[in-house]
Amino acid sequence: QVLPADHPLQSGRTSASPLVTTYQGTRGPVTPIWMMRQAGRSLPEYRALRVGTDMLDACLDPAMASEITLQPVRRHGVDAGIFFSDIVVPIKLAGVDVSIVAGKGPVLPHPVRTALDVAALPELDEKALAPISEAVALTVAALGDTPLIGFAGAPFTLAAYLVEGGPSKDHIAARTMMHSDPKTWQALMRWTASVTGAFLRAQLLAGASAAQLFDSWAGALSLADYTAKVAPASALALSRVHGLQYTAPDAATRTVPIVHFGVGTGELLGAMHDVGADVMGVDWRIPLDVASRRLGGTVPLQGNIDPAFLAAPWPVLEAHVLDVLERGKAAPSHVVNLGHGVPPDADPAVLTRVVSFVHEVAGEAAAA
Ligand code: 1CP
Repeated sequence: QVLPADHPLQSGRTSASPLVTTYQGTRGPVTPIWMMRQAGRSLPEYRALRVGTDMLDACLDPAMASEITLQPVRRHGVDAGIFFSDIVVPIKLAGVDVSIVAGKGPVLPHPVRTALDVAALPELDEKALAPISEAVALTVAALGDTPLIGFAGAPFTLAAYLVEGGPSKDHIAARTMMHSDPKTWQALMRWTASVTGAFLRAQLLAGASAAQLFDSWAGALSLADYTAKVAPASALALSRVHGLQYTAPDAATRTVPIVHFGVGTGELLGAMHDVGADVMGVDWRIPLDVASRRLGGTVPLQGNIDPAFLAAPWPVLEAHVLDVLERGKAAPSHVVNLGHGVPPDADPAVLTRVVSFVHEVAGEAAAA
């Protein structure tokens, strides 16, 4: 399917941007940078706007979601916005009882544990995604030439919340269902793939220029379990967006770039790439040159400043950022990011300084 004519990739507004071209494997004069969780509690303007509004209500208020998405782009000069929402939003829009508890995360009062629970999961009526499409359209209009990244949770990470009923350390209830009741597990994976795929597709059709699939908790899985019991569902979710095409400035037909990210997933990099990702997001645990080798040196990478360095003295942080940039040269191309989200107590001034530093270093290297 071809993206609409006024889509930022199709109209040419973002198709030659540093983010999009770097995701497609080309190194340009600018090394792009954005940060996971760049919107949110680290920003005083976010905390001020959110006073009195529940997290999921904020996600479903198009004007508010759009404004929150734009805040870090204005403040830090990052090379992309990431749509302000949450991975559980499509579950909520399907009609499942879920809330986001401040300081904790998604909580489901009725965890999904049995075949009957799974059979009772409501289908997502795609009309329910209207507030998402509207928020994306507003955001993209305000972003101009800066691309918006759409995102969704991968089926396993969503299932980890659905089965556990909330955040957990080892996701043991979800992993137990996978082995003790494989049929129910498969049905749950199909349901999550369907709702999350629809959520991602809506964002791309409404104007997002790239997509990131978050399988944040897949690092809890063995490679064998990931490959057999999870990867097919992630591939199914991505199949909803794979065919979205546009005509690039060089007249080539291209597809929307897809990034796949997980935490502690160094052993799964190849398998996660194989579900249909163009770019692999890497956490802080493995250096980018090692990650690139594991992927055969052919896959663009995103990452992986250790968030723990953000509170270190600047010379320590600067040396770490330079190391990340250096190791990133092992990959065909590199978008700088953190190895996981911005910590809520991060100093926004430090984040801005990291963004300018990455832009400057790359600019100097290009001039040399
Ligand atoms: O700036 C951005 O990155 C955009 C906003 C964004 C994204 C991409 C939010 C807002 N959530 C997410 C994705 C998300 N949500 C993921 C994948 C990314 C990751 O690994 O961090 C996950 C695992 C969630 C689930 C979730 N939602 C958690 C984690 C809980 C756990 O298990 O440890 C939390 C704390 C939330 C709430 C949430 N989502 C977003 C914000 C700003 C907040 C905090 C809201 C609040 O405290 O009121």
